[in-house]
Amino acid sequence: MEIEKPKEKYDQLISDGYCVVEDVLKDDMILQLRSVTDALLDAQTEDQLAATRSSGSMISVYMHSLFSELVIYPRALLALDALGFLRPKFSSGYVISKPPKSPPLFWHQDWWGWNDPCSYTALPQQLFLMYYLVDTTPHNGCLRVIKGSHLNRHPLHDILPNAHGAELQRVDNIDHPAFQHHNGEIDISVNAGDLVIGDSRLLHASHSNESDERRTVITLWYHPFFALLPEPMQAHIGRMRQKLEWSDEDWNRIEQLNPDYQGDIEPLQWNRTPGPELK
Ligand SMILES: O=C(O)CCC(=O)C(=O)O
Repeated sequence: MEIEKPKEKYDQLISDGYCVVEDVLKDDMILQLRSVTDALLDAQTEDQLAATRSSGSMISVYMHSLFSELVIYPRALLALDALGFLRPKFSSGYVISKPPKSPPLFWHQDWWGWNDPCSYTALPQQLFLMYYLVDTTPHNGCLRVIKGSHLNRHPLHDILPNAHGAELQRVDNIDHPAFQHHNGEIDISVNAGDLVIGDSRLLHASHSNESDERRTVITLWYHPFFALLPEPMQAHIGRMRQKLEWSDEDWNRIEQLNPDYQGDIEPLQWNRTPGPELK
């Protein structure tokens, strides 16, 4: 597979906080992922659905072996390689699915390492790789992002409470600013199987799903420069894996992407809120 304009994509990812690599998943993988995610989603209870009305269902990728194959999907690793991420590591991921006629996902960013000074530099500590399993548009809940917000403060940074607050998840108040439109937001509509790569610090959200079909995305978290991260950050990442349903064979499959930390430094404290250093 030839990645088109890898250097331009790299520049966009570093400066804007995201880029899109088209046509990464082959049809047979999309079909398998749809079938596995549909079965997991059909098993969700009403209570589970109500607790995550905004994001839609959130199911760990450690709940099914197929996702370990997605973690090392050769065309995705080729894309990372073409962007210059030669030794990426993997830490976790979720199946996130918006049911038909469901509300928007609130604005948030996902970075937890704001206590470390490197979080205020251009170094991408953690990337999301998002695979949408259906074509997306604003009508069925496509992704929205605020370009450059991984490196620059935006008014939303000061408005958002606890980034994944239970009230926002339940959509207690749809008039909250976290559900509104904001300066600089752009829609990212993709085709099923395209790969959206983004910096975990980027402010992002999604539109409501007004369609009659489920809109599922699989988000996987990678660390493109794991070996260059400060040791306390490596130590935290090294502890993120969960056993759940993956077998030893699944773990062996992703061994090359295992974020192994052998030192004895204390893990960095988890902090989802950027400090005043973010200007
Ligand atoms: O549901 C979406 O479109 C975005 C999911 C998301 O925000 C995330 O995985 O962090």
